[in-house]
Amino acid sequence: MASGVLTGSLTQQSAMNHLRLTFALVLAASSVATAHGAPQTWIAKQSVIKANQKKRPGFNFDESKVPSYKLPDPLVSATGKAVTTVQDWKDSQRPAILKLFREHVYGVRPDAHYTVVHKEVGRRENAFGVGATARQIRTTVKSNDKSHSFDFVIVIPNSDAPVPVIVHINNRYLIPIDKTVDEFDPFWPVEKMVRRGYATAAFHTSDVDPDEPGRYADGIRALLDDPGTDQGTRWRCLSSWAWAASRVLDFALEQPEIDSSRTAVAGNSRAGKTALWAGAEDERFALTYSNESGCGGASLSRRAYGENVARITAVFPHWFCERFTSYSGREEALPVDQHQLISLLAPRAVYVGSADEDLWADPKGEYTSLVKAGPVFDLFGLKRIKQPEMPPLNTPRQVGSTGYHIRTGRHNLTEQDWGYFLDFADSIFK
Ligand code: GTR
Repeated sequence: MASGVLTGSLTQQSAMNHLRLTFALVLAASSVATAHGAPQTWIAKQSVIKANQKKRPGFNFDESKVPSYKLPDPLVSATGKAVTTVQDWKDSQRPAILKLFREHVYGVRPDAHYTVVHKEVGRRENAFGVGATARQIRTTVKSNDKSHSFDFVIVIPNSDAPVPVIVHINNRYLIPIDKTVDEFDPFWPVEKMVRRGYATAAFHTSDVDPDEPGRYADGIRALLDDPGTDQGTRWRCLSSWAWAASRVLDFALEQPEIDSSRTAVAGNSRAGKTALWAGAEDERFALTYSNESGCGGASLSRRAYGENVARITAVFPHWFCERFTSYSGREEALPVDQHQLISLLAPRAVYVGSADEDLWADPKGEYTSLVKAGPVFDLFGLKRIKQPEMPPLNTPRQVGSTGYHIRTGRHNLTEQDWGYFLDFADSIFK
């Protein structure tokens, strides 16, 4: 403000005016900062920080103790060359980053020969009073005379025109067809999606590959793995679940009612990590939604805030490739960080959700990762979130191909999260 200039030529009257003006400006500024008492950017509450510190001693929840770090630039090649064209990105940089994630984080998918058969095992017509059709499908994967099956439920609204589809990777349970139609579940609010014109399909991760370290023999990996390949880089659960999301998508795309250009993959927490990897591996997904995916998902590993590589690989040794464990306590040595995973989704759309009590998943790391993926969206000439400050609570931010929200409450996937996501999906698909 030019107050110094004003003060030099003040009469008494104008001094009063100046005082009034200054007072009004101060008031205006403070009302911008605290409109309705709400801050303009989210920061973790002290009480929540304390509660997290108490629950998980030995982990960092203090922003001032985040190590200083340097993120790999998604637009600089391994040899230090700047990537300046979409062609360069598609031909060399994207494949190179994808390879690093395969070999250091999620593992390499086996090159097995297999066949897939989808069989309808349940059907309900006229669901939700909008003429939606729900079907339970059994997917059987065969390889070398052995097979593994998992079920999913798909619900398609009645419509004159092809509809978009959301594949939900459900890390909690399979909701069988009757329950899907007759009971509301906020974790997968089918009726809400169907009424908004979306088809949706969901499977349970453990049906594909059991979510337990000792159950390798019972899952899809045992069926498809080649024992001759490198143990250190072999795929594990997260990658196998992402692979299954693609098999569900295969089926969805065979249905004439589904619009193949409007497809999304979504998941919460471990399934949010999986959704990001599914979107990276399978470019048929036009939109990826990762909710509270945290460490090994949307949040930056180098921040080591909340859950870190040492902890996640010790407690869930069956999720990431074995090599990822070697970065325990030395995140800065990783050849990639998670913003580059998000950058692999460009030029498609991506949505990230956080919760304010879920510091374990590092909301700030999730948001920053989305912003730092941005230069790749810029390369494609796309609009995207650039602001370094997070939005306030319960105030979704949507800019072009990227969207983000942080809502009040605990680690969970709620109807509120889905509502925000569907608003973003509408902006992308409609
Ligand atoms: C947490 C875990 C996270 C997250 C989550 C979940 O306890 O530390 O990485 O994946 O569980 O999947 O529910």
